[in-house]
Amino acid sequence: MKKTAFITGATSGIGRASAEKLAEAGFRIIVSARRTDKLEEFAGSLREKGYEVLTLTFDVRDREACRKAVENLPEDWSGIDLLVNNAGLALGLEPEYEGDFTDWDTMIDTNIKGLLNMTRFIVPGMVARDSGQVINIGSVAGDAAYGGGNVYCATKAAVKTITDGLRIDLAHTSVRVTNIKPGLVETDFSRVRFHGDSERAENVYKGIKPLTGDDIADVVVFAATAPAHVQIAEVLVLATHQGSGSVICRTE
Ligand code: NDP
Ligand code: 8X3
Repeated sequence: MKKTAFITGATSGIGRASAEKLAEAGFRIIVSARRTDKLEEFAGSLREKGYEVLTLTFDVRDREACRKAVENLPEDWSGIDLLVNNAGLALGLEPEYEGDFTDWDTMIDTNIKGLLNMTRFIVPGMVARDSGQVINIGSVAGDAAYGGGNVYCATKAAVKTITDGLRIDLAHTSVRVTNIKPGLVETDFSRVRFHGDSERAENVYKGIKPLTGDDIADVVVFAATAPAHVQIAEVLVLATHQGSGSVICRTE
């Protein structure tokens, strides 16, 4: 029987790449996000390759929608072996004293509360089966604040603490908990951060070879396929010319 992975934020970037690589690694895949058209197009491309895929459109900020998505899974998809809490975003790069309240609420509700919603609804099943894994996508941004990062960095610091807390609370079980912390990854992340300003987004990756979604997906698969007694607790993945969240050496 194949293992089942549930990936949030699978219409783009790291989530999409992780879903594809997990399918290649032998998982059945539940992919979720808000944009149905993108989700269905992605699922179709995976099915053409012979992979088993289920799509679920919902917003991780909507707690009842998360509950229904998990509770209404078809019987043969309901035993989730791997949850990849990937859905997330940054909005804005303003100094904290000029930040946008709506952007702050969206980041906190998505990156922290959305991740907690999914964890709360899926992990009890793992505990009951004494088997499973949660992989949270944190960030180097959670290690230390950088200019303009303020609230986004705080959400990823929260992901680090929430992941550590879950690992401690599950240490008496066989459920594993992982925090993968990428640095600069070229995805839709910066386009979303700058509210659709593609030129500003492209500048983020100028002069440095950034990571790709596939690079992070490889780490997701490594953690997910490690032997059962091996818990990859935390991984920081940076581009070679990135020293930290705020040290980026643009050499190209
Ligand atoms: P993308 O913008 O490419 O992908 C983000 C994904 O999250 C999309 O599939 C989007 O789908 C989904 N999403 C956003 N908000 C919600 C929501 N409220 N409910 C459900 N799904 C949602 O960015 P990345 O792939 O780069 O980001 C993925 C994760 O990686 C995020 O948590 C991000 O913070 C983190 N990260 C990214 C880094 C980078 O440099 N790119 C570095 C470190 C961490 P849809 O719009 O269809 O809902
Ligand atoms: C995304 C990486 O450094 O742009 O979490 O915040 S960074």
